[in-house]
Amino acid sequence: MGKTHSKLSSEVLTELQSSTKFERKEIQQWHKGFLKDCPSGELNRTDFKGIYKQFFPFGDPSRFADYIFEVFDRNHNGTIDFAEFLQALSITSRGTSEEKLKWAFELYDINGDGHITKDEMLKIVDAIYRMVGSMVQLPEDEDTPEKRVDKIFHLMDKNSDGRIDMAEFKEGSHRDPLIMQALNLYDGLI
Ligand SMILES: [Ca+2]
Ligand SMILES: [Ca+2]
Ligand SMILES: [Ca+2]
Repeated sequence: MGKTHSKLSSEVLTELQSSTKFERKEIQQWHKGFLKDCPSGELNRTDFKGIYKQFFPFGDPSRFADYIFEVFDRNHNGTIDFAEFLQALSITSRGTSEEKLKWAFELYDINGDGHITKDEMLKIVDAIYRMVGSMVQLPEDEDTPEKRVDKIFHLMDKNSDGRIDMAEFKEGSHRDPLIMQALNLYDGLI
């Protein structure tokens, strides 16, 4: 994108239009807003955590923001540029349920090997619990991250090999509205 970030070129607009579910006008509006919050055109980890902190002033969202950052930062260069931001926004707000599930799977599958281990899920669930803090009243059988993860694995890990693959995740999430709730959590955020 070069040094000038103030306006999107026609080529970039066309490219973003084809890679997201947004119209040109919407892309331009988002771009304006993005530059307002982030004049350099690249969102770093600290900025990103700051945004989450605004939404969750009573909890500690920094760990969760860290994991979300990894999914946004597709090329893993340590910053989120506008294209990466828009792509994530497109999936979380207008994606099909299939696309949203894939996105959530990537979040949970921290090392990206195609399987969610108990340890990986525990890290994400723990980060969510820290973030929402006391804002949410949880039922007794999932009032700790460990209990919640055990419950999810009991439901989703059909072949009991201690990890959840994409097919198990997809199937399980249709039956567990709580997993979809976790997805809706990101919907509300961005
Ligand atoms: Ca990046
Ligand atoms: Ca993994
Ligand atoms: Ca399994």
